[in-house]
Amino acid sequence: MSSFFPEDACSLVKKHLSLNLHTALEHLKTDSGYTLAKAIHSGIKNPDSSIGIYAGDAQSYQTFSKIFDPIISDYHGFKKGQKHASDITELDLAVIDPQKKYIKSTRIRVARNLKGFCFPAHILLPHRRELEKKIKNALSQLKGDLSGNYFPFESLDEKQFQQLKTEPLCFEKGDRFQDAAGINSDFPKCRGVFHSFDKQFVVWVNEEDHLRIISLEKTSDISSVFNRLCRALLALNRHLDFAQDKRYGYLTSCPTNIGTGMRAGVHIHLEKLEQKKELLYDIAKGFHLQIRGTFGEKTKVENAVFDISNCQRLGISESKIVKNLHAGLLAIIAAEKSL
Ligand code: CIR
Repeated sequence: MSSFFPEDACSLVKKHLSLNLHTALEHLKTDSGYTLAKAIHSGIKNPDSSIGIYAGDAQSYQTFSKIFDPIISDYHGFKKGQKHASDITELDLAVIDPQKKYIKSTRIRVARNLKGFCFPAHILLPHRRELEKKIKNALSQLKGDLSGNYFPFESLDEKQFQQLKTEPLCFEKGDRFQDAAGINSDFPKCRGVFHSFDKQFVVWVNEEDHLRIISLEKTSDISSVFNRLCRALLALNRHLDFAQDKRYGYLTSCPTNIGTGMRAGVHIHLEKLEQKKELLYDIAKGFHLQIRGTFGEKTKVENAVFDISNCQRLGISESKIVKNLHAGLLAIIAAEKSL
């Protein structure tokens, strides 16, 4: 697709969208009017995209399956005939590092979108408003340790905004990839953050997906973090119907997040392994874990604090992701201790 994508682009959409396929898909539209041109706009505008395509609604995955399917199979290693299955059964895993010598914090998030609404790249302001109202109502019914307050960005003053940012409970306007996809439209309208009173449960509203549901603790108690998330998902599901596909599980704006929509990870201090990065990367790979910089993707590792999280999101259950992370962290800490 060299005529559409910049020559230096090496995204998966460029790799899989042949001229013939483009011709076959360019006149199609989902019921809400999402087109191939809109879906690949981010990949065209940003030559350094790794994926380069966003879904504008749940139907995008069917209407444009001829381009989404090969990208999903390439990125997730998802085989023909394979089916995704969810499992959010609570776990009872031993606390890995009770002295907090290595693990500073644990965070698990899932992405969710609501059935019947366009995804953030394609939603119109009145629908985004309706969605915010619906989500706010569901959040207001959470009980016990999950209960808290919703902070709409439109009504926050600079001081309140800065306070949320320092925690870090907040999100900002999306990056240039999301911007080109249309995800930032009307920002900061209808966006906001909910957090529980103890700040261990957070929900981002109308970011890259309708909901980013997050459980976090400044401990290594992965079960506690996961179980809080499981309870929250069950409670929210009583009021909200999430967009799902029989084969692909939960559907998200970016095809990298479909399936569980889950990223489960820790911030971990590894002074010795920082000097032996190949060993760290080897162990992580064996447990399907990825290593990022201290403050996430495309950031540097500062003071030997690594961000380690799952690579797999599709074709694996939520509880299996958490068990893999637990086993991988035990192995990484054992290696750190042995050096
Ligand atoms: C890209 O193609 O590089 C961007 N659209 C981001 C892909 C990773 N997905 C994500 O952060 N949700």
